[in-house]
Amino acid sequence: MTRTGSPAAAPPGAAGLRVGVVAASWHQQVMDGLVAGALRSLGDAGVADPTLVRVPGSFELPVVADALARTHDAVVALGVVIRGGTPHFDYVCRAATDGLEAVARTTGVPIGFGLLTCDTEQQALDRAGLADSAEDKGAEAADAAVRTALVLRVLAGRVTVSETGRDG
Ligand code: DLZ
Repeated sequence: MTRTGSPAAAPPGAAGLRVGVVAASWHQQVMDGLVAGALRSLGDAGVADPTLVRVPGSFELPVVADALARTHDAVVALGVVIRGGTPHFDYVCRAATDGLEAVARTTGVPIGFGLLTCDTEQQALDRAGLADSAEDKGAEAADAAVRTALVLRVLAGRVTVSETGRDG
């Protein structure tokens, strides 16, 4: 299940990465799909024993992503916020998005952004990596975190580009 324009296959060279996954708990069916997709993607990339932790809601993703970033090479943040009848949606989405971006930049650890911000539950289900879904945003977020961690490894001089198996 790939989206038009998304990167192709999982990159090699991720076996030694320590990856943490933080997942919110609202909207269980969607979250089950996002978590499964992220773990599947990490397994396909060769990441061993990712750390999976749950938080109550998406608002709590940044603080725990920050804690994971202290001990991991990459973090995947997963959540879904569905628009309701009040401005609450906007506040939770902004806090989670801005918070995760701040964690990535202050720690230097990539955060895979797997936060769905949807108008309807059906939009979220369509993106959750479930059997009937068109897209798999949990897998995409995990793949992005892994790829970015590998780029940072190269920039830090710990491995060469050829060891990542990619030339760009
Ligand atoms: C309160 C709330 C609401 C209304 N909706 C969602 C949602 O759609 N998705 C989500 O992940 N969390 C939601 N929350 C919970 C907040 O993220 C947060 O957990 C609470 O405000 C407590 O801090």
